[in-house]
Amino acid sequence: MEKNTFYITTPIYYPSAQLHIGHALTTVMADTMTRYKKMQGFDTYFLTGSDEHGQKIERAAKAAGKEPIEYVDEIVKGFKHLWEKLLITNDDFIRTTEERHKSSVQQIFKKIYDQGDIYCSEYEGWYCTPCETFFTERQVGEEKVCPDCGRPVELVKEESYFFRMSKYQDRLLKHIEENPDFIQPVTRRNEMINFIKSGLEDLCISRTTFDWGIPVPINDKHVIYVWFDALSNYITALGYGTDHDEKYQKYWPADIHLVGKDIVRFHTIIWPTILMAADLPLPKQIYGHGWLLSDTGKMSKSKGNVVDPLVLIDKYGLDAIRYFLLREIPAGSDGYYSEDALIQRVNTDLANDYGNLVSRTVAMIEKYFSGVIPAPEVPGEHDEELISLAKEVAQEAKGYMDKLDFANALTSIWKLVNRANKYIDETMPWLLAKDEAKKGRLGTVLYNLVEAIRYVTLMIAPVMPTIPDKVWAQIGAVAEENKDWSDLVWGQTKQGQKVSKRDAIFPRIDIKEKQQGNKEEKPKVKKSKEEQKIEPQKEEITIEDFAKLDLRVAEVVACEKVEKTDKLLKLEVKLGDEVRTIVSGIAKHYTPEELVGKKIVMVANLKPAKLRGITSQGMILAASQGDVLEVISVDKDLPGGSRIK
Ligand code: ME8
Repeated sequence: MEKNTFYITTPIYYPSAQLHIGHALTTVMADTMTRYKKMQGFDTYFLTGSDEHGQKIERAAKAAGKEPIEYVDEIVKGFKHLWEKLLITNDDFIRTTEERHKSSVQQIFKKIYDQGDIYCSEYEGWYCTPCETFFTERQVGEEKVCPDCGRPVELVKEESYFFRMSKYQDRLLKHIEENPDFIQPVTRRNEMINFIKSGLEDLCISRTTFDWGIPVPINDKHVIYVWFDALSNYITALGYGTDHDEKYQKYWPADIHLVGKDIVRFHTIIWPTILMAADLPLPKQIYGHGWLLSDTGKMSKSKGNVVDPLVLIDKYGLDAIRYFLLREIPAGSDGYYSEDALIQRVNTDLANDYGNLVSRTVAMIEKYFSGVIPAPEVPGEHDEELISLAKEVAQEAKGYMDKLDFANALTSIWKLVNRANKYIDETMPWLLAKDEAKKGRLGTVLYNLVEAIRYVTLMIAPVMPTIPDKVWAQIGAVAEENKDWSDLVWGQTKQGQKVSKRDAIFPRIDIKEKQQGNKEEKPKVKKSKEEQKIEPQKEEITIEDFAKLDLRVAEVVACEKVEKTDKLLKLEVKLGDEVRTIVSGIAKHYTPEELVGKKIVMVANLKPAKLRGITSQGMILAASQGDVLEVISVDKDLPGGSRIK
């Protein structure tokens, strides 16, 4: 019988400094995969933790004037806090300084020693402390620098225990060749095959020149090499080597060790050969994802080009950060981070495409059907295209998710978001609403939109964990009934379900304002001059002056009162494919319902301004005299975005 368990791990990160968004990428990937598998009924186990021993940590603690344990305790608190903020659902957090880990590592060492694959000899060679890696003369070259990170290496000459790694070269190669999924993606697999073919040497697995580590069980002058110690976490955390090894029995071998490409070699060569020597099963897959780059190269602590995920979460919310990381970094390749790119993703994909699809649909159901989802009784043009795409996307996205290809899974899901938005343009519900005879068709269109929203929302749940509940509340769906990909059968939304409009799920971000550190701009609205008589003409302007104004037809797709004010309305208007937010002081003259569906006139190139915390991206035109005010609108069927000259 196929095992229904799923065990995934992240690297255990070094607590030499706080984590950056590169680390968050790995952990968010693992969390998304866990949530996805859980949604399919798997019994999942998700492990992360901290790699606390070694010379690098010992030196960092010394530089900070602290004892190593005091130093790492503080930093590890920060790791755990970050994972909570990102809603990471790890089942355990292993620290290599915990007793449960240390005793188990000593057992693994002893087992391999007793079996004859560990011996004592003298090591003479080069060591890179930041990478905690030994290198040969040839590898460090004339400059004596680390071939991985480029920093200077140190000459080490000491008595050491060695692991007979070379003995397992052929067996490892055979395993990799016979199990094409063992190393993924395939480019990493090829790199590792070549590396192994160039010859494996025995591995030095103890150090004597510092003591921040786990003592070698047979000789306490030595501490165990930090990678031997660290890699073992994947089984020590499950209770391997203790009387309580139920988790080990249940979940090992791991389904996926998810790591960055920098440490694929340790996971696909050192770790499997240790397991072979200890006569234990090998993990099913090691997946090496690409790096997050900034404009100065790989984001890393040592380069000082890191971005603090906590700052981003506070500014943009955890769902947006998770979405960005998974959407922007192509599977297996490197990807770029910039704050502009992040804001762009939020505004385009999340606020405009998805958020507006939800708010427009809900607003129309409120307006035309008093908030009650109608029955889909009158099929029509474009329905089939939308429905068959929804089904196709559900399959396609699942295929990508299974391969940890989140960027393509999200791209696929957004095909449906965009198709649904296009369906609104094609079916034009606001015109159907004008003709009582077309009410049945209007109901069907809105029903189909709710279904498309339900499909998308269920599929993005593993990526953006707080969004589904917000959307279910708006479309009146039951969260419990929308938890499994295989529930995605078209037509599950019940007729009569009540919608309820709430705040925008993803408000648009004002790029300039965010980058100036969130400085509040003063609202730039003129006071209404209700008491005034006909105003005198303003000074003459030229045609060029007039041409600076970008006036457009804008279709109001959603509208609501701004909380705690009696003057302001917040409108969502459509200009071609773009949807903008406008705050306007017309609440005394119009109800939101009166405006939705209207085609109004707006100044599109007015500098955005913030009103009551909402960024207004344009101004609508209205004529007024005394207490009377009328919003200027067009009657003909001109699409939103049409220019007014
Ligand atoms: O290597 N882009 O810990 P570490 C993408 N303790 N991922 C990145 C990244 C970037 N710019 N920077 C870091 C260690 N990462 C060892 C692991 S496991 C038994 C021991 C992620 O703190 C990526 O997953 O240096 C990378 O492999 C890991 O952080 C390295 O974390």
